[in-house]
Amino acid sequence: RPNRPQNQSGPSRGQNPHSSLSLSTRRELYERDFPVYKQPVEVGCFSLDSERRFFNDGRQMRYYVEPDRSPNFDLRDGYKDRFIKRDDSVKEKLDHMLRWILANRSKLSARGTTASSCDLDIDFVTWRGHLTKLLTAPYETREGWQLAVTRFRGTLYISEVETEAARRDQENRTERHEEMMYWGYKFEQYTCADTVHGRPDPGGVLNTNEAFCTVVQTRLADHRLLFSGEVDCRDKDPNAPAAPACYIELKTSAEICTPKQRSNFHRFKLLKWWAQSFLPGVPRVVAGFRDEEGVVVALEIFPISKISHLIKNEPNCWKPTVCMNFCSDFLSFVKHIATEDNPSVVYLLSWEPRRDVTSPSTGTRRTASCHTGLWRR
Ligand code: 0WD
Ligand code: CA
Repeated sequence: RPNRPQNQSGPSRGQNPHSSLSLSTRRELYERDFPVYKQPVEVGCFSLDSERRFFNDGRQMRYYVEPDRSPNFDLRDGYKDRFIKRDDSVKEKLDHMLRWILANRSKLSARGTTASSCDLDIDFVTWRGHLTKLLTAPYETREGWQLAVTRFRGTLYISEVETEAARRDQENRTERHEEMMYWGYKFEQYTCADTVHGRPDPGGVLNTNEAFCTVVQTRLADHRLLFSGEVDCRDKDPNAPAAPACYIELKTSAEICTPKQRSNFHRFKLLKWWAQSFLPGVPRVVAGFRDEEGVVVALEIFPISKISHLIKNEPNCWKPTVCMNFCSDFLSFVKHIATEDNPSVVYLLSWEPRRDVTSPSTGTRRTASCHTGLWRR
């Protein structure tokens, strides 16, 4: 369907009607026709091994094994003695994606002319997780974000910068919270095998350095996107459709016992699950519902295409079209702000819930890349 921009000049404006340097996240501004979102195509994949080394292949791909009886998985098992946690103080920025791009330049259609043969035929390069935050921003009331943008040879590279609040939260995590973060990975270990005919090995060591990532190409309105996202596993059926349609996202969530819990699950959790999987075209989520002690008591499959119907009767609920239109307008806004094509110029875009997206360094002043420590005028 055609994309109908809200006004002629591009992104919808913020509270100050004269400002072109801010962007509102108010939902009402994005309630229009669903924008064009082309079916995402997998253009490649890569793997990170147990020491977080990059490989330009799918060696870390895993296969979903459906549990044969009522699960009763103990998600706390192994937390103390069989867990190697990735060092999350290491900020990897876009590095793995950039490695993938360097190794796969030929797969990315370059523009025809000799003069611009270095150009990627892409407007934006980023992580899927960053786009998820954009999709959910009109409904987010707790966590803001900061995104750094650089224009290089016509392509805009978007990478997250940790906010002060996020850094504080990370430092102040309780032991209970730390352990609960492990539960999601443990669920993967109960349901995934390393080989197509293999069995899951819940007795093994769990190492969160390991990852399999898909790289997809798609288009949102007039924005050509290349992004990568971590994929938990795939359907092991040899007749399953090609990637990304064979991929499965695994999630855990607290079991739902009351109507209030069901409503919150629909309004908050399904929004995040939908946004994350819709972006790369992953068609389903397998959810493990766990009790307070971290025991999975039920499994449920959520087809992504059915989530918007599931939530239709929920009053005051989120809408996919608002998510996608906000993301599209945000990307237009970035194109408008990040104009200087220079790898040492970095534009910072900040957002806090209930505020507009702003670029504190817009106008003529821009932040330069951290390693030079320069401020440019
Ligand atoms: O350094 C950074 N600031 C970030 C690095 C932020 C976000 C991601 N990354 C990198 C890591 O290399 C990671 O391997 O991106 C990869 C995952 O990217 P994504 O798919 O774009 O991220 P997202 O959709 O937010 O998360 C997907 C999964 C998560 O699964 P659940 O079911 O919990 O959503 O990736 C894992 C996690 O299992 N994950 C991460 N793994 C390593 N480092 C990170 C992270 N920072 N964030 C999520
Ligand atoms: Ca997952």
